[in-house]
Amino acid sequence: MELFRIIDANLNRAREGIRVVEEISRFYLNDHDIFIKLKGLRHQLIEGEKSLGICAITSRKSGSDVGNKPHPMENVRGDLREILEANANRVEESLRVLEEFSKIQGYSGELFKKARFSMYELEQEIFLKLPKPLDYCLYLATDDYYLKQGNFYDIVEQCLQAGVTVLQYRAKEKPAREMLDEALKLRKLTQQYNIPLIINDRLDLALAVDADGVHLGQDDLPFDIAKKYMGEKVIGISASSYEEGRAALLTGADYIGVGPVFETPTKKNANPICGLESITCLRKEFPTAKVIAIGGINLKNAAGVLAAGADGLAVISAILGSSEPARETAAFRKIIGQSADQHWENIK
Ligand code: 3NM
Repeated sequence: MELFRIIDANLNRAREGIRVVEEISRFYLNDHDIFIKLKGLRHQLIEGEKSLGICAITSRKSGSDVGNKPHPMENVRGDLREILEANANRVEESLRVLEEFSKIQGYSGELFKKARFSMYELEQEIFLKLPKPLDYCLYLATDDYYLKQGNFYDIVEQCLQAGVTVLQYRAKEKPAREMLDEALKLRKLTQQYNIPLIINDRLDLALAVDADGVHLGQDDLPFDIAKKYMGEKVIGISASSYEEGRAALLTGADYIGVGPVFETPTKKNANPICGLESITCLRKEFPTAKVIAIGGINLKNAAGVLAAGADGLAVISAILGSSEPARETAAFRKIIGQSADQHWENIK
């Protein structure tokens, strides 16, 4: 009877996992072929159960299962790729269990083995079709002052090589034509290094240079209008408080830039300092939202900003104003790496 309980639990686990993956292929990817293959896999499970000649459900005792407490990480899913990975793993593991234990029942387990290999392939096929999530950990923004420097593009290139993960073109005081030229140069560079380019404030410019996203301030065009033109591309919104951050996330922003968290030497008309508390509150309320801190971030305070709950550091002067921007970039990445290690230690 305990054998049937194992089989029942794993048939359920596999079925549920396939169904989750099926929904991604059906409603997100609109991929009929993959959807049909997954549906077929679910039907194979029914065949597998029949081959065992048992009715597994009669041995179910879910209430007294000693392992029915979910792992804390089950409540955290950052994006579709994570949902896919978690559920495909669940299916593959269950199929392996079914294969092994059905041997005791005198059945070869061949059907479950074949299903497991089909799942490996489908997982990869779907994974490659899902958009790659952006890594916001080190978000470098530009500024008019630094754009004027003769070797500006060389410096940016060195920073991209050294570990910047997102570049934002931000210029305030110049004609659109000049901005277009500058943004196009950065588009070329970011494409070369496969780094996403986000355009600050200007939806028209973001579209004109085929940027990966646009970043909107509270007084810029509203999210809904930007969404109409940007489609699946990234839309970030500035927030200077917990309330603005919350509203932006609920509107659908892909990420929020919260700041200034500290005094900033760069932005002349910056809002009052909002500190790290708003970031911690937003992190608590939206565990998977992308919350990026901005304003006065440097190597000394970076670890504290990350510990407060930020996913990424948006930086201007600490990198572009440094005498060695690439070294500064690498030093930021080192701190980010250490903070990530600490975060996983804390979860364990
Ligand atoms: N936005 P630095 S603070 C562009 O609070 C910008 O929304 C801010 O530059 C905001 O890293 C800021 O040199 C300037 O302080 C960030």
